[in-house]
Amino acid sequence: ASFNNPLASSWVQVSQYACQRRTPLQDINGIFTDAFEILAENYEFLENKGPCRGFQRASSVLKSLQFPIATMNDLDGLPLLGNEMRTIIEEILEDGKCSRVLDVMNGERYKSFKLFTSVFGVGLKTAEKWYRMGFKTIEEIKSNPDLKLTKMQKYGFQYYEDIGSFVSKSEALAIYEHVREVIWKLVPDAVVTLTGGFRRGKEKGHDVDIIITCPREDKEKSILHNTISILKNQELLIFYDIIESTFDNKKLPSKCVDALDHFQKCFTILKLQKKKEGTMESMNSDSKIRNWKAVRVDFVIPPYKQYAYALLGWTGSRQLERDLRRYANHEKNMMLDNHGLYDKSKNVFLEAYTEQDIFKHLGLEYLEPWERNA
Ligand code: TTP
Ligand code: MN
Ligand code: MN
Ligand code: MN
Repeated sequence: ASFNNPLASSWVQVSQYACQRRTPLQDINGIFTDAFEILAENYEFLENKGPCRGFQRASSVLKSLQFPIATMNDLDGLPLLGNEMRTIIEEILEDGKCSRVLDVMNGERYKSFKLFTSVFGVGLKTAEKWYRMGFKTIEEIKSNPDLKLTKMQKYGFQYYEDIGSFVSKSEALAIYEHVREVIWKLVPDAVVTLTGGFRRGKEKGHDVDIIITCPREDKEKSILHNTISILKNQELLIFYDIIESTFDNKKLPSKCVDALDHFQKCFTILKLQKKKEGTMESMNSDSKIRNWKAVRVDFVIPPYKQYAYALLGWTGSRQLERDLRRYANHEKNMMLDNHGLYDKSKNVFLEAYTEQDIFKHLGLEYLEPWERNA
């Protein structure tokens, strides 16, 4: 057994499920996990789900390790690392890089899909179409008058630089605190929580995720529309797309681990006011003439009885969410989604008012939000 790997000499097993591992933000095996994630992303672009999930799970296992992989022996006892993964790790250990990963990164399809899907509102379908049409750059698409863009994509191109530059934690907090003040003036006992990557402790993110509810039943229902109209009056709203709730309490939780939820939600682009000249973080030269930065903000409004499930679902990471659902399905005969947990053996929905309640129902040790960076 290796000197480096404290697991190799002990009986302690690393679980194949991310929800049975503590995964801090700090990834000391980034050189390997970055490689796996590029390969996973390439398979996602090829819509080849099997190998995509395989590389995502392998990456997630390495992210939970508290020691750097230094020799092949360090992999002893680790799950989900097949020969394909081991070959890549070995090559990176020897050369510091992997030719298969470099080939993928230099591939035209990967480069185009990576670029196009970085635009707000552009998914795999649209990326595929533009790739087939032979587009190579953002400028070519932006300046082509024949392309029919959705409203979302139009704003995505218009604010491409702002939205593509990361949101810092202080920027996320500024937006969160402003929104919370607006909501508390409408509904003083509203619960407003910053969720997504920032709740997991990330220092920067792609967007700001805010979850809103109220302990008084049905009082949450008017919050979104009223908040949006106030933000509009404050001239802070660049774009918004409200999705009304489609929740049906007669339906069981979704079987699909990637299913979207049915909460009322809103995808927006907000103006973040610049405080003082030159103090704004992550600003590019084009937007320095403005005194604001365009930031992507998501709102989700669950009823209070589903708040804990919604919070767990929107805190992520996506890999942790997939593994929680897979674990519930395969190990507990339960069905989990962002709305609730159904016990198929007892034919009951399990109530939860905190995330701790949900981990208990699943028989799992509690993971703090910052331990969910799987
Ligand atoms: P994201 O905001 O996409 O991801 P993130 O906050 O982890 O990282 P970043 O924004 O910095 O890239 O999603 C946050 C969580 O919300 C994620 O676990 C998936 C979940 N989610 C849903 O459950 N339902 C939805 O409809 C959407 C859009 C997201
Ligand atoms: Mn986010
Ligand atoms: Mn994101
Ligand atoms: Mn989001």
